[in-house]
Amino acid sequence: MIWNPEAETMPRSQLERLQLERLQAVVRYVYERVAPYRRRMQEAGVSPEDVRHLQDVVKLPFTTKQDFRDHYPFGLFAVPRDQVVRIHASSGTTGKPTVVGYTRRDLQVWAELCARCLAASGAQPGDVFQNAYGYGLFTGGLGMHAGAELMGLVVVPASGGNTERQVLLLQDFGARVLACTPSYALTLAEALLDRGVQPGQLPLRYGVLGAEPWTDAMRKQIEEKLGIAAVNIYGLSEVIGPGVSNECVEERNGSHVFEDHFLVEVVDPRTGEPLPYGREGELVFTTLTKEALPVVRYRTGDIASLNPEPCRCGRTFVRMSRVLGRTDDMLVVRGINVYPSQVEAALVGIPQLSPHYQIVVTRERTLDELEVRIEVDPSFHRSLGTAEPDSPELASLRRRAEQALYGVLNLHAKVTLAAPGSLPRSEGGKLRRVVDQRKL
Ligand code: DLL
Repeated sequence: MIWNPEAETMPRSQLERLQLERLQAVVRYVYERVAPYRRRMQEAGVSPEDVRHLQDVVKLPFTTKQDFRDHYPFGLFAVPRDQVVRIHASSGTTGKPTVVGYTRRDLQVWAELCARCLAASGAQPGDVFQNAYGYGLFTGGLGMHAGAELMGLVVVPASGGNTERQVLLLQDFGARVLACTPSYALTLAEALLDRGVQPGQLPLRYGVLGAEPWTDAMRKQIEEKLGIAAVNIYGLSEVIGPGVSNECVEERNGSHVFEDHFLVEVVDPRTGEPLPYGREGELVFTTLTKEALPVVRYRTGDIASLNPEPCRCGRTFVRMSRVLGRTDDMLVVRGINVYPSQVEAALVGIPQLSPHYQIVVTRERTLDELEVRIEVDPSFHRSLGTAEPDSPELASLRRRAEQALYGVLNLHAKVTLAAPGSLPRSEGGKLRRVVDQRKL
């Protein structure tokens, strides 16, 4: 179902008029209220009056993660402290967390956007909804919680982790909709299979999965093992949290960006130049309605492309592709750019392999080595009996995997086959798959 048909199916011409009005308002708003924005715009020689058309957004300076660090914790807020009713934070891999704030109205908008996501993913009012995103400073848990309550779902606020209990709740409370990271969805799927629960045996039908990169191959695994439709949800704290874009369950082919609240661009990550529809580049968002922490041209670091073609679901919003990588998790191995998603895409299609892998980069003197550790599929493993690691079956599987990787990466990677269950699993949150030992 479409939660807000008036907004989500608005004709493009009307949407663009609304976006321009809101863009002009937000640029004036940050210029008047947030000193770092005013300063940056003055340095660039642009003023709010220069935004006459939507395309003029490219005249405005970018905002980056570094701006959040420089003005930690509250320096980018646009309202007095007593109007902020909620704080969230996302922990980066380095340094201090990124802090974000919401006014009462921001929370209402956010709940509406998360309700749109749940509806797009297949949820219907009255459904039992197990929310296994972490509650707390992370935006996933509380964001989806508010959207689900607004929609009238029966919310089971499970939070992340404690797989035993998640399984019990899924079985006894009978959730039809589950929200968690895709890697945790796989953990839950395996835990259910271990207990003899077959896909489709539970009332569970839809997964609202995101907060970390995943691939269509992984989607297939999750859908088969849980007997559900697995739908991609995307968002980031700096922009609002979950609720920036979501796939429709009908197509599951690109996430509709809620363009009445966010203006989206794709730019060349090196030059910052805008790129046309269809080209891969860095996603950049401008919030159009936020009060406490508006952002103008925030550079996400996420690599994706935009598709403006009409969608069967009726939504008129553009669709963003899956996030293909991050500008900062791109590994450069012997001068070649490698994204973890490419590794996954190359390997997960081989049926004797499982979706559990880890990428390890080392450096012997000056030469980078790329190693991909991947678990063999449990039933294939059983069929091998007591095969040695150098048995012909395993050696040929390893060769096949190495060839598949070479085909995608143009780089020789060493494949190490691991026993089922031996590599790290998601214990409820985002899973780190890359170990770059060159920096250690
Ligand atoms: O992960 C918000 C969220 C919560 C999204 C629940 C979806 C569901 P952060 O912790 O600030 O916010 O992390 C944001 O996670 O820039 C992407 O790199 C990555 N990310 C989020 N969703 C996806 C996705 C939340 N569907 C960062 N696919 C973003 C790939 C994603 N990467």
